[in-house]
Formats: sequence, structure tokens, C-alpha cells
Amino acid sequence: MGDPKSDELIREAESLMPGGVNSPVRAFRAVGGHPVFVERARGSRIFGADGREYIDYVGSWGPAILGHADPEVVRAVQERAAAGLSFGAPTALEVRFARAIKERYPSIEMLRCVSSGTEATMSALRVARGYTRRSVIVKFDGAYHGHADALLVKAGSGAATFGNPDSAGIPDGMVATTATLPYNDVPALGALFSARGREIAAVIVEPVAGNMGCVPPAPGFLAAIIELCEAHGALAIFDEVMTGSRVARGGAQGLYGLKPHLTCLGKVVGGGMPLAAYGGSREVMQLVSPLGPVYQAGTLSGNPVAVTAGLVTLERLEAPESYARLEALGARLEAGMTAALSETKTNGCVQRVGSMLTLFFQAGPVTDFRTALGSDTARFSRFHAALLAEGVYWPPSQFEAAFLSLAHTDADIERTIAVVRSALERSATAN
Ligand code: HOZ
Repeated sequence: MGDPKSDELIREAESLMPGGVNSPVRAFRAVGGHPVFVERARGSRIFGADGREYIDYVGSWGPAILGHADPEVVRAVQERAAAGLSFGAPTALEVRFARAIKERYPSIEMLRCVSSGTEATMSALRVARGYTRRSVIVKFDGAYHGHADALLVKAGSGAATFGNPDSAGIPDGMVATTATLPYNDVPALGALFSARGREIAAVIVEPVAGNMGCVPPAPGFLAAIIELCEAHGALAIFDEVMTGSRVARGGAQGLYGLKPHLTCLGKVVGGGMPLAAYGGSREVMQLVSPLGPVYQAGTLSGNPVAVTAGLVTLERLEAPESYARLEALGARLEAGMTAALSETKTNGCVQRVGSMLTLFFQAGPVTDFRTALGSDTARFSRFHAALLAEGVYWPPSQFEAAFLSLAHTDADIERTIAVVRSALERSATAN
């Protein structure tokens, strides 16, 4: 707030859209202050309507792994757009995209493209219920899998940020078949399977939690989910909307060497366009209409422009050292932030997997939603405002992950670490 253009935009936006935004966490309500209205972005930078330039760690909430407006992606999208925006009919591009996903994710033999992560998780649940002919789904507290009714129970991301992890407007019956457990708690999952194993259709999990802040899986947690599902005839669904092609070429399942029964993808694989997908073994996916009785459809599913952005992004990530570079950038930022915490005697910890990370204002380790909620969110708000004032655009919630891109330079990281150090000093006290 402060420049007339932004002030006017904020006023009009708030009169026209709830919170002035089209997705709650963007409203900055969790941290106070006002959102930056973005005019354009390039590489590691976003440029606001306020005339300022920021080093960006939101990355469109994950998709911008190459950095913003990657020239190759933009060129391909422009060329493709000139050939028609949407046909509602199959294209060769979709076949190429499906092949590219299958090559990277050995657990996926067949897939279906959709337009958002929410659609992917919602559809994967329907497939799991259709396949098992069971109703109960298990999710973990603080995990966010999009805004489908059944999944807005003890949900993370914006839902947790604004204190409504159980949304209004959802009939009791819609969530009666959703069971929730603490993340990383294998004994609790085992006990639930022992008690209700025959009712459970699926366990859905963020294989690295990102929507309560970045929380890595405990050793053996993900493997136990798959094993318990197999022992009881249920399906393990990895929601890799955030981690897919982000933490490794083949997502978290590639990183940890696991094969879930169903996988949901979005964000990076859509290259910044509205594209997501769900997939799994042929045996499971052949239940999807028109091959089988599980119905799911979409006018813009597999949109040619979106698929082009996704394909070019995946191809660009094939450059040697892409993931090693993302890991090196992440490790440098983590080390610098951790040193800054210690130098400023701040009660905080940094948790990271590859190029996604969170600074929690507590000693940590944060292993589940309960421990995440022990963070000092008032301190986070002051820290966030101090970062923004010095040109670092950080996710506006303690319960979100920050993302790095291949466009971030070593100089960006050094500058960010310096800004973090001064923001920690400036946010130490409330005044
Ligand atoms: N649910 C996203 C963060 N985990 C936010 C999406 C957005 O606001 O763009």
C-alpha cells in the first residue's frame, strides 16, 4: 500500500471479488498488509503495479520452476495459440504429453489430463472408490489436496491459514467418509487399517507436505502407506501436484523410489498454464470413462496451449544438472537462512526438500500439523512485511512452502540471505 495505483486497484478489487482475489491466500490476510498486484514477471523477478521489483519465492505457488516467462516456453505457447486455443478434440500434443509423463513416472501407465490440481485429486478419489467399491478415504491433518468437498477436512494451505480447515457449505454426509490422521504417524495409520481396513478405498498423501509449510516424510512413512494399502486392498494416492517434477524428475516417488497406485500432478507439469493430470496402472485407469464406469470429463482438459507449456517445461528440465542446480540453490538458501537465524538468536528452523522450503518460527522439527501450529505466526507476519519492504516476495503464510527456480542466480540467493538477516532483526519485536 502506498502508491496511488495499487491503492486504487486494491479498493476496486475488494469491491468486486471476495478479499479482492481469486484464491484466498493471495489476499495477504494472514500476514496483514496488502497484496502486490503483479504487472509482469521475468526470470526470478516479479514487477508490481507499485513500480517495484521483487525476488520471487512464490513462483506462482510452484509452477515457475524455470523462472517466469521462460523465452522457449513463451515462444512455443505463442506459436501454439496462433493455431487455435481449444478444440475439445484430441491432439497429438496430448499423446506426447502422456508419453512424457509415463517416461518420468514408472507408476503411471495411463493418465487423464484435467485443468487443476483440485480436479486431479477429486477424480483420483473417484477412481479409487470405483476400483475398490469402498467409500472411506484417509487424509492427513494439515494436508491440502484442493478444495473438493471430501478433502476440506483438517485441510492445510489457505484453509489452515485462515483458521477454517473444515469449510462451511459442505454437507456432513460429504465428509462422513473422510478419516484424518497425523502426518508421519505410521502406528495411527496401522491402527485405522486394523479397525476399518475393509471400508478404506484410499489413502491420499502429499509425499512431501507443502501445504502446512514444508514437512518431509519421516523415513518409512510413505512406504508404510503403500504397504498397508496393499495389505488391505486399498489404493495409495500420491498427491504430487506440488512435488511432481519439482523435487526430482520423477517427483517425490522418484526421489524416494516408490510406486503409488495413483498419482496426481499439476503445477510444474503444466508449465504455468491450467493443466493437471491423474494416472496410475492400466488396471486401475481403465475404469475411467469411456473405458469404464467412472465418469470424469472437461471441455478444457488437455488444452493444446496448456499442454504445450507443460511439454516444453518438462523438456527444458531435461538439461543436465537441472535438479542438481535446484538442490544446490536450495541448500545455499537453507544454509544462509539457518546461519541468519543463529546469528540473530531467532527461535526458528528451515525445512527443505530440494527447491521447496519453509522457515518456521519455532525450534522444530516440524513433523506434522500439530507441530506446525506451534509456530509464531505473529513473528512470521512481521518477518514477511520486512522481506517485502526490502524486495523479497515470500509466500504470505507460515503454512506454505517457498519455491526456487532455475532462473534464481547465486547473487539472488546472497541478496536474499542478507535481506533475511535484516528482516529477522527488524521483526524481532512487535514495534
Ligand atoms: N493453494 C495454493 C497454495 N498451496 C494457492 C494457490 C493460489 O493462490 O494461487
